[in-house]
Amino acid sequence: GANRGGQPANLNRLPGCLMPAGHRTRGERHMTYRNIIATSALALMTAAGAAGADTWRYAFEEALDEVQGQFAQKFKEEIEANSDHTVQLFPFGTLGESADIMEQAQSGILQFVNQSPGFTGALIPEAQVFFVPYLLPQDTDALAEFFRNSEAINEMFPELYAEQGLELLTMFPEGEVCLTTQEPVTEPADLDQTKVRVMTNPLLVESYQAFGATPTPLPWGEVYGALQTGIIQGQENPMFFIESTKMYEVTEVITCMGHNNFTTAVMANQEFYDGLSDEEQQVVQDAIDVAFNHIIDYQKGLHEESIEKIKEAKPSMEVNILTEEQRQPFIEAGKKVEDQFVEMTGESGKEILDQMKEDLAEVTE
Ligand code: 6CS
Repeated sequence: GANRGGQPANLNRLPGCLMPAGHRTRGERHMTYRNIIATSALALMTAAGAAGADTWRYAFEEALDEVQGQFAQKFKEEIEANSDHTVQLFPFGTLGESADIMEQAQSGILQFVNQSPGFTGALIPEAQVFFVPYLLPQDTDALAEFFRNSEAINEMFPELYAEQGLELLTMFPEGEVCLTTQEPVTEPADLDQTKVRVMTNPLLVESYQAFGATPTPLPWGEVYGALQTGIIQGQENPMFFIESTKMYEVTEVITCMGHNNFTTAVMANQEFYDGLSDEEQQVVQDAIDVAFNHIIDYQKGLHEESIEKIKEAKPSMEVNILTEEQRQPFIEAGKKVEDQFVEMTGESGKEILDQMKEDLAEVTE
């Protein structure tokens, strides 16, 4: 079947307007005298705050019709309705893997990037806090409330992203993470000898080790093929993504054990953002708020609808929601992972973890 993840050819579709990091940027080679005058005039106009209609480039890790794509489309719509600027969207595969788009955003080739903490762990170790098992609730209203008001999310994380040249604009949930495998999983022993693909995140590796599996970190583009060829036997993702990327074609069983909810983050290149006028920054913030609300609405019922679509496409697909009792050994195993997070990140990690717990208590009480 056709699937995004299994099409490495996508990676070659590098739009002509962009070149890989480290290469010459557009126009540098063919600068003519006329161009120089036009460019300087434009720069002056922009500096003077007049008619600076720019194209802002925004890359994300999913397709246009997936959650990150829905967010990006709403953001683009808002920016274009409220400013002279245009937003050019780059879905997964058009500019490379998640790690590539992050590099491009840090170097200023991209103005905006959506990268999930699952891939940000090496850059910002504290972002691994989102992989402490059973930390986040599955109640979607409580989660939305948490992301809107959390001090850890809205005040502490922006400082850590800023150290990497990134203006953190928002974090949002993408749904409960479930595991897909070839064989049923009801207890950690069932994961023995099972290679489970995880995002490239050290703490997520620790989690699956604690759960009894053999974790295998891979970029997203390699997952479908690796399942197909048996290099790995499982992977985890939110239900909408299991459906849209046809993970059910290459695995037989879905297991939901409530261990996590997928978190993602949208940021801007900091130099670019700092160079915007106050009004423009406000337009960006407002667009982010509108897109956030849109994405929370958009996801209502999405988990259940996705299960139905999967069952329609493949009636033999098993979907198991583990009972409270079955979850206990996974919860127990997960406690060690929280300690490992603190070991990995020290004082600043501990502060974020404690603040997150406080923020979460406020929305789950
Ligand atoms: O598993 C992954 O790598 C991907 N999962 C989701 C839900 N979004 C993007 C990410 O690359």
